[in-house]
Amino acid sequence: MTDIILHHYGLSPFAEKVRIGLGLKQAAWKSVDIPNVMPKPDLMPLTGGYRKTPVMQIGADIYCDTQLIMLELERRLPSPSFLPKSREGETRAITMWIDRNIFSPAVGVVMSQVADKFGDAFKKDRSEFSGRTFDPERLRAALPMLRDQTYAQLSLAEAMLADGRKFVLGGEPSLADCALYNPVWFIQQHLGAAAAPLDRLPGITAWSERMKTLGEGKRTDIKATDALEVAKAAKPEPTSVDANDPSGLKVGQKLSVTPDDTGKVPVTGTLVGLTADRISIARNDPRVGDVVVHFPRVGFIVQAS
Ligand SMILES: N[C@@H](CCC(=O)N[C@@H](CS)C(=O)NCC(=O)O)C(=O)O
Repeated sequence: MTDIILHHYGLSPFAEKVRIGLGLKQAAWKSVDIPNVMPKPDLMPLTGGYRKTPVMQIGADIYCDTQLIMLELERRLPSPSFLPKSREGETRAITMWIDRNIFSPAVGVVMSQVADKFGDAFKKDRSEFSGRTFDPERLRAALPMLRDQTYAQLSLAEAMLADGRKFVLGGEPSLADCALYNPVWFIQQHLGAAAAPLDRLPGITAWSERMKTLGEGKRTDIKATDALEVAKAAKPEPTSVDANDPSGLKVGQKLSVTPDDTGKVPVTGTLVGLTADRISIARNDPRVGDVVVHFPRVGFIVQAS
């Protein structure tokens, strides 16, 4: 298989969801360190504008958003699996609940306590990214509410672990554990292993120790420019468009695909792949030649361009 290349930075919690998944699968992968703010000049030729972290590249195929990155990892590295047989829907639904409901207040708990450390470039970038002014004072005032919300959401995971199971869905770690590790790890990295609200969640704190032992697989650092060369030398994998898709989208149509929440930068291209889980568009950039950029369907707005 062509190498897995993850474009990410160390303190990105969504990247940690993928890194721990690579650990679970004991995968070998290449790592490209990217900036944590725009501009990201060596990432844009690959994604066509998608700016979030992380992005996975395999040859000339570019996977955006951890929802899809994790599905693609499971498809390419099926063993050990992180989608338990006949429980795929429920595993992915729990993952979606975690990504969309716990991440934001948990990041708020951290940011409200470290906001002063960030310079103007970061504040400006995150204001543009979220569509809301990054204001340390407002964040500090919101800390009690953010901590309450994080506690209330994490309590549901604590309840799942309360019967003594080792992982969220049972005896083995799954995609849901990788997702839950993202906000828990982020709080621990910045504020300490049992920082509030983890101090009231002993099941999750003990579970996080088990998760840590999964590691991150076998990582090799490469330069961003090497990753661009890899894309240029490769051909995208074949894809197909489901003619029965309810959207009625047709192969060859010109489209834009845009995240519905943050970092709402449209990526434009030609439709080459469509399933219930993913939409794939072909584009060309002088630095990488022909690439296909893949997005999940959930959380992405598709418009004819
Ligand atoms: N839904 C996205 C969320 C990704 C996300 O929000 N990542 C954060 C970092 S953890 C980000 O992109 N921050 C701005 C940046 O890195 O430029 C996913 O699952 O990949």
